[in-house]
Amino acid sequence: MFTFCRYCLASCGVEVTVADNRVVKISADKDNPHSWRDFCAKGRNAHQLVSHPRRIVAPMKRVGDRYIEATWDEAIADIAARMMALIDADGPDTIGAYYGNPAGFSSSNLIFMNAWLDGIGTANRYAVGSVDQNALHVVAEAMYGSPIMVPVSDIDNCDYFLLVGTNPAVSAWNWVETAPGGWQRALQRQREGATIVVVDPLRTESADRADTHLAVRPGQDWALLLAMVKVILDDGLEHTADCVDRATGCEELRRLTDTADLDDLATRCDIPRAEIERIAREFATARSAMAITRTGVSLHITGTVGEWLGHVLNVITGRMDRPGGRRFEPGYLDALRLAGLAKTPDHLSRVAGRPMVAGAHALSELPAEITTPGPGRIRAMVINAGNPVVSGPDGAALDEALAQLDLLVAIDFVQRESHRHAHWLLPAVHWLERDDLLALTSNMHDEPYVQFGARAVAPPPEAHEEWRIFVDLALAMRTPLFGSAMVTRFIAATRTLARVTRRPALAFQPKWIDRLIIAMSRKVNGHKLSWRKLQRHPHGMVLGPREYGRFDAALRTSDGRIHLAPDSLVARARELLDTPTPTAPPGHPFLLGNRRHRHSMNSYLNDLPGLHPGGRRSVAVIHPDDAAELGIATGDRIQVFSPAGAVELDAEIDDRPRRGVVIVDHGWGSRVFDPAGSAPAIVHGVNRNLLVTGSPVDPLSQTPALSSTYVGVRPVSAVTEGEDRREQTFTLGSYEV
Ligand SMILES: Nc1nc2c(c(=O)[nH]1)N[C@H]1C(S)=C(S)[C@@H](COP(=O)(O)OP(=O)(O)OC[C@H]3O[C@@H](n4cnc5c(=O)[nH]c(N)nc54)[C@H](O)[C@@H]3O)O[C@H]1N2
Ligand SMILES: Nc1nc2c(c(=O)[nH]1)N[C@H]1C(S)=C(S)[C@@H](COP(=O)(O)OP(=O)(O)OC[C@H]3O[C@@H](n4cnc5c(=O)[nH]c(N)nc54)[C@H](O)[C@@H]3O)O[C@H]1N2
Ligand code: SF4
Ligand SMILES: [Mo]
Repeated sequence: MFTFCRYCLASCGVEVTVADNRVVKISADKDNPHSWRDFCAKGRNAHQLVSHPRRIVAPMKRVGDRYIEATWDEAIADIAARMMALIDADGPDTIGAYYGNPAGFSSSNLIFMNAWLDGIGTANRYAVGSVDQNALHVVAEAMYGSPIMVPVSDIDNCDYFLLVGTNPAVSAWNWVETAPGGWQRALQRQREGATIVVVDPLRTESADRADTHLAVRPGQDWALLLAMVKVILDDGLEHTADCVDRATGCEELRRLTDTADLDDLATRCDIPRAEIERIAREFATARSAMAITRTGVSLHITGTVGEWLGHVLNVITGRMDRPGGRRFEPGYLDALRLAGLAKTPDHLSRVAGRPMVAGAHALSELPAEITTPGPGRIRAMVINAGNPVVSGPDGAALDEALAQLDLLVAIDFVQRESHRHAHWLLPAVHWLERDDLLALTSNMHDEPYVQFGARAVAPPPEAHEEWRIFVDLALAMRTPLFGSAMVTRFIAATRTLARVTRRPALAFQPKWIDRLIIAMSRKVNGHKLSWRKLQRHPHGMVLGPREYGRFDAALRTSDGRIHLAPDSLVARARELLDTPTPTAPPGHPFLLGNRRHRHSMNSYLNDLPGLHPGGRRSVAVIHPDDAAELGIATGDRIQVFSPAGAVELDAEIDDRPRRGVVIVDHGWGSRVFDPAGSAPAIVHGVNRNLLVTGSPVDPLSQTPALSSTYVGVRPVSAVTEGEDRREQTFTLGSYEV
């Protein structure tokens, strides 16, 4: 059977061979017209998570230090009763929820989680965005009027690629867009004469293939990009018509660049001024070009300004909505309009007093929201498809806070680090076991495309999709789903009808929504979709050629124009210009860099047997000159420490990182427990985010300095016994916001 992989947005088409409801083999679906070209070992081994020896296959309830299997009736009744008692005593905000990255790859999970949370009326919502793509949402809202107006890459027509803070050779061309085989296609363009510039403090696999690699100082992309904008405006290389007719704010932008000094900016990002001038002029004068900014830009407290200036570069050089630049893909569903209907609540967080970004509060605020007494304190929490102790800052503080909850419910396949203190472990359904129509991402594909993600095998009998868990809880708690008691009553009525008539198909299923979406979908290039057509095309359908000229009509700003210089971004840029470049605090001379592996998916595939043949561990990569000063050699056991924590791991001496940057891989060090038995936890590598403090954060995206935390490094032999790492506190000085 044919479906597509839902681990990452590359969305590779896969062929799944099944026998007796077991996956025998997963290979690339070469007949998928859009999306098989990034197919990797994570997809090939996806069934290993399905048959994980520690998979939770029934609800598990904590009893003392152990877990025992329970029925769903018991689980739902107990969770609902405890939550209702908490809400009665302290109000709706006593219930909190966090969702992680995989929740977005299900067509029903987040809709029903939010419907349930809306019904409860809690504002205590936390999401992966503050440690991932919030900067993009903030910028898209400010410039284009919608947080999900995301321009896609027109790779096959591009002559000049400026890739900032991304390593597509490893991560696939992959951040809130689906451009399958994007990196291979960029390399093909390079063979045809295109130029690739990679900006990264690390000489990555992508940088190895680039025409130019700029080893920027971490967290200082904003200075590099502002300098490029300045060169372009000063030299009069801007696309006049686009700056004047399609956009507002060019004059404000010019006033900002007038106050900036090129030599100062060059010093900040540590890239020679002449090199910046060369790249800026090449970018502006290339026949076609695109700037891409990704997690290497966003995971810093300067990230939103960096992200913004990447978009500014595209707009002022006329790259928006033109061949080889960044397009707007209308898709078959008007997701922007739908998203516009669901307004982010106007809520300030209780402890830090910050607004929500893209519908959620920042992960860094979660520990204090759980531990600080007073009305609105979180006492019960659901962790839905996430591992925030590993993926977010200061995991130790979050772990301690989670331990204090009256109720922690985890919905996942196995019990990982963040689920350590769970009172209930609820078994989830894997994408190989689930149907999905990812209609809300239809305008993130780099060509008009639709595919129904059919399930390959049936889930274990007691595993439930998340939507069903949230609906069951809503029914038990009498929660008005989507804020409407009618909806809850309707769903209850369909279930009664199904039971009475013994026709399970009469009970509400999210597929009804999918069918409605297809029925209401808009024509793409003259194609009108139908459910039957969709089912008859298991490899997916490309719905005609890429269109240009759809960007301006899609804009949701009040005046229908692109806002080049939103006040909040200009103000933050001025603040950064007025702040001296941060310098290392005493004893912590290194910046903690970041890396992903082709065979890891954030924190959750590292323990699977088919992956990581070369070794299942994380290392600290140190530049030879730094290592020589420290007296450290490859294979030495070292400690990397910060005021937040310390980790021990092996050193690897390599000249890939720039001097002063120590790379520790993201996503390792998450334990997989054995809730059904008493076997020791499985763990590989260390959690580098234990070194990252939850503050300061970027005031706009609320993202902490995940990739620019100051750390110290020493041989383990130099660590004094009994030393208290928490004594090494310092203020972050000019980094404080
Ligand atoms: N230092 C540093 N930190 C980072 C990053 C970085 O580059 N460096 N990257 C950031 C980014 S980009 C991201 S996206 C985040 C990821 O942050 P998270 O999403 O919080 O963490 P993941 O490691 O993706 O964990 C996902 C969990 O969901 C489970 N899961 C998978 N599929 C399903 C499903 O269908 N249903 C349910 N219920 N569970 C499922 C997995 O078993 C796993 O336990 O980490 C961020 N943190
Ligand atoms: N194999 C694999 N693929 C994945 C994932 C995975 O975990 N594994 N995760 C998926 C997810 S959730 C996401 S969000 C995407 C992310 O996709 P990308 O954003 O491309 O992620 P990375 O590969 O981590 O590349 C980020 C790069 O930024 C660099 N960097 C760090 N700090 C800075 C800085 O200050 N400036 C600049 N210019 N660069 C910097 C890092 O060295 C790194 O090479 O990948 C997706 N694809
Ligand atoms: S994990 Fe691998 S196979 Fe799956 S979508 Fe991403 S790149 Fe494709
Ligand atoms: Mo991500």
